[in-house]
Amino acid sequence: MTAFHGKSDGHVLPVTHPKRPRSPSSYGLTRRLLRSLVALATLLVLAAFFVLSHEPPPPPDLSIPEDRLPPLYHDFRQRELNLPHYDAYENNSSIKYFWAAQHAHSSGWGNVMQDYVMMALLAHATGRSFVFDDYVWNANGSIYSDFDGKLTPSRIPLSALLGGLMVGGPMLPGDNTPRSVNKYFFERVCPNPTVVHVSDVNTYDMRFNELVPVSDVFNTWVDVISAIDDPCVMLDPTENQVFDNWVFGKKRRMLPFWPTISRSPVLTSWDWSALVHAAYKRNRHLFKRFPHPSSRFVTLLDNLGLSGSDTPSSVIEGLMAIHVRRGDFEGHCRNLAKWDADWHAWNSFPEFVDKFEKPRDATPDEVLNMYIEHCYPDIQQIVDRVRRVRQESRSKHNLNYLYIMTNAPVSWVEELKSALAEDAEKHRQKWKSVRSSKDLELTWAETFVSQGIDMFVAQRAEVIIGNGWSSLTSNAVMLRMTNGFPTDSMRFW
Ligand SMILES: Nc1nc2c(ncn2[C@@H]2O[C@H](COP(=O)(O)OP(=O)(O)O)[C@@H](O)[C@H]2O)c(=O)[nH]1
Ligand SMILES: *[C@@H]1O[C@H](CO)[C@@H](O)[C@H](O)[C@H]1NC(C)=O
Ligand SMILES: *[C@@H]1O[C@H](CO)[C@@H](O)[C@H](O)[C@H]1NC(C)=O
Ligand SMILES: *[C@@H]1O[C@H](CO)[C@@H](O)[C@H](O)[C@H]1NC(C)=O
Ligand SMILES: [Mg+2]
Repeated sequence: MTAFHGKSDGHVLPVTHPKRPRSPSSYGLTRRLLRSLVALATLLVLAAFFVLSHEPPPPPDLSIPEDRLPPLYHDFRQRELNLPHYDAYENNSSIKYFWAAQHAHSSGWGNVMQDYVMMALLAHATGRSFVFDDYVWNANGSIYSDFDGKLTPSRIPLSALLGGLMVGGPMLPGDNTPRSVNKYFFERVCPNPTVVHVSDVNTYDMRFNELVPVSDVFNTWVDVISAIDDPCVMLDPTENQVFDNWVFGKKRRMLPFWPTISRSPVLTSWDWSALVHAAYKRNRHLFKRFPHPSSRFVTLLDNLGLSGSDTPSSVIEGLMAIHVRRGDFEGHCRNLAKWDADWHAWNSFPEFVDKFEKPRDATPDEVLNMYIEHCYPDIQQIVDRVRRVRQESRSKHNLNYLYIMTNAPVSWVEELKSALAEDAEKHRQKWKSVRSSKDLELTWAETFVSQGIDMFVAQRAEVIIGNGWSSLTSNAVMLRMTNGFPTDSMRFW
C-alpha cells in the first residue's frame, strides 16, 4: 500500500471523534445567546442614556421685534471699539496704519467686499494695520434706510459679517504685520494723518488703459505707501476707490494679479463672523445629511467631533449650490446686454468649463436673449442647466443636495423648487433635498447678513452654478480658487 492510498483511505474512514450529546449543546447555545442579548441590551441602554444626556441646543430666538426695526449690532460694535490689541498699540509708534477712508459703500456687499479685500491687501503688503469700517449701506448719518420698501440698517459693523484678520483677528504665526483696527481707534491714535489723494497717484493709464494690469497699479501703490514714514496714512475720503468698480470685470487686467492675491493671508485666512457660522450651523441639515437642530443627535455629533469640518476651506460633500440672482438684475441684465459687458474677472479663469462668448453678428434681440439666458434665466432654463451640469459632473461628484441661493421672492422660489424636484424625479435622479435661502432659520440679527451665510455655503459646495456678472458669485469663486477647489466645480448659467 502506498502512502497515497493510505491517505486516501483515511478520508473515507467514518468520522470517529466523539460527538457531544445534543441537548447540552443547544442549552449552551441558548446561554450564549442570552448572554449576548443581555450585553446588547446593556449597550443599548447605555447608548440611549448617552444620547439622552446630550441636551439638544436651546431653541434659538427666531422672533422678530414688534416694531420690526432692524438690529444695530451693539455688541459687535462694542467689541470693535475694544479689541484686545488696542492697549499694546496705543502708545507704540512703530505700529503703522493704512485707512482707506473713501472705501466703497452704498452698494451690494459683493462690491464692498471687493474693495475691502484690495485695501486689506495693500495694507498687508506695506506692513500696515488695515483700518476697517462698517459695511455702509447709507452714509448720510441715518440709522435705518429704506431698501425696496423694507427697513435695513444703514451700517452693519464689519465683524457681524466677517471674522479673522480683516476685523482684528491674529495674523498667521511668523507674520509681523500689525492686526487690523477699527476706524474709531485709528482716529484716536492718528488725529493728524498723512492724507494721500487717490487722484495724485492713479494716472489715466492706471485707471483706463486695457494694457495696464492691476498688478502694476497695485505695485505702484505699494511703492507710494511704503515711501511714507508717518505711521498714520489715510486716503482722502472724498475721492474714488483706488481700483474702480468696473476694473474687476476686466479679466485681462485682473488675472495677472491672481498669483499675488491668492497667496495673501487676506484670502487664505478669510473667514466669516461668529454670527454667520452660528447661522450656518443651525441650518446644516439643508446642505447635507444631518439631523435637525432640535435633535439630541446634533449635540452628540458635535461633542464627539463627528459633525464634519466646517472651516471656510472644507467642502460640503454632495452639495450643488446655484446662485439665482434676481431683484435688480431684471433691469441690470438688460443694461449689461446694451453695454456688451463681460463676466467678472474671477468668473473668467481660462481653465473654466463655461466661458461667455460675446455674441457677434447678432441682432439686438438675439444679443438680449443671450444675455437673459445667462444672466436672468427663467425657470425652464434653470431646470435644464441644473440637470445638464449635474449629469456632466456625474463621473466625479455624487450630487444629491441642492441649495438655491437667491434674493427672489418666496412664491417664485417655491415654483422653482417644485420644477427642479419634478424634473429630477422625471429623469430618475431624485434630489434628497431642494432648499433655498428662504428656508434658512435665522435670528433677526442673522437675517441682515444672510448674503454672508450664502457665500459661506457657495465657497464650500461641491459644485456651484453662478451668475458670471454677479460680484457675489465672483467673490465666492475667488475664495474657492484660493482654497484649491477644482476648476471644473465652478459652472455658470
Ligand atoms: N442672501 C442672499 N442675498 C443675495 C443673493 N444674491 C443677491 N443678494 C443680495 O443682493 C446683493 C447683491 O449685490 P452684490 O453683492 O453687489 O452682488 P451683485 O450685484 O450680484 O454683483 C447682496 O449684497 C445681497 O444683499 C443671494 O443669493 N443670497
Ligand atoms: C498711552 O499714553 C497716554 C499718555 O501718556 C496715557 O494717558 C495712556 O494711559 C496710555 N495708554 C496705554 C494703553 O498705556
Ligand atoms: C511696538 O511694536 C513693535 C512692532 O510690532 C514691536 O516689535 C515692539 O515690541 C512694540 N513695543 C512695545 C513697547 O510694545
Ligand atoms: C438719508 O437717506 C435716506 C434715504 O436716501 C433718507 O430717507 C433719509 O431721510 C436721509 N437721512 C438723513 C439724516 O439725511
Ligand atoms: Mg451689485
